[in-house]
Amino acid sequence: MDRESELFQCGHRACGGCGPALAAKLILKGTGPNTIVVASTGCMEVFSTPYPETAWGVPWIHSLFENAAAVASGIESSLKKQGRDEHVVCICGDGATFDIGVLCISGAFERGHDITYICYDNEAYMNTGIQRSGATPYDANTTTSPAGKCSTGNKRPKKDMPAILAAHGASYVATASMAYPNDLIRKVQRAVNTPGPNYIQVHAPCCTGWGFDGSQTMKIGRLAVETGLWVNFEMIDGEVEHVRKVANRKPVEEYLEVQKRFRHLFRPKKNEEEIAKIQAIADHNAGAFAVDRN
Ligand SMILES: Cc1ncc(C[n+]2csc(CCOP(=O)(O)OP(=O)(O)O)c2C)c(N)n1
Ligand code: SF4
Repeated sequence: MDRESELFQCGHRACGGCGPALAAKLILKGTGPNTIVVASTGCMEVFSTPYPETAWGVPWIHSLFENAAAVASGIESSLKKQGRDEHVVCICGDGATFDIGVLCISGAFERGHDITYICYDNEAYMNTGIQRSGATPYDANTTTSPAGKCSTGNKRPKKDMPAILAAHGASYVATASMAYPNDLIRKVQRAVNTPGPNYIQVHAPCCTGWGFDGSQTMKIGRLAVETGLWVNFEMIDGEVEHVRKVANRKPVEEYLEVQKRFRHLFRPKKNEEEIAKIQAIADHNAGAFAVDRN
């Protein structure tokens, strides 16, 4: 595809090296042009649609922070009534998905609307200044889980949204990363061509909120997978399949030490105890999803 025919155009206002911006480009390669995008308020909406400009080459509709899945439900019902076949795709941040929008998502999935819901997971509320969400990883420093004398950052584990939506009976649930573009595109193609409500959660590093240079986005995305802190998998009718295997998993330190949100684990002195807890999360993931390639 040449630059002109990209469905998500360059020239938007994201930070250089923004993981969600790359995710948007890849997602639309997977959906194709016969698509209506429903967005919630968040970074992606703000950087891609400053009136009167838009980066979206497909029909795109704003919804409130909390109700993208309800708006998508209405669009899907109307299209069905009209005998039309556009893919209806929500693209929303983790705050919108894990926290404030979960009620509407649950309703849409329970009613069985033919929609694909994609969460770009940058692991905090970035648009409003890096507040923690239910997707923020353990020990990450955010403005509402500040690391300091009394705390080592976010104390809650990441909410398991794929399992929650699989439990709603979704036929297709997947995790992906913008650092593995072909895998992401293939999963989006599969989701939009699977009837009923489907969910994809895309790991999308945020250089500004996580504190790394924008040239390192792909590297950080890959390190998350290579350490086992992020697992790419598919769930078909609730059963985990097609896990991306990792040969010689890297220690989590390699992922943590290159991000300012974890800097407090290394300075003024290394916090071995907390790093060991994060290593245990990666080891648990590796065991639960059989990640290690022997
Ligand atoms: C009901 C409501 N509460 C709060 C806000 C303010 N708000 C706008 S975007 C946002 C954060 C979005 O976070 P997320 O969904 O993770 O997307 P990101 O900005 O990280 O891309 C918040 C809190 C709002 N628009 N509406
Ligand atoms: S703050 Fe993060 S998510 Fe928002 S535009 Fe910048 S890099 Fe992208």
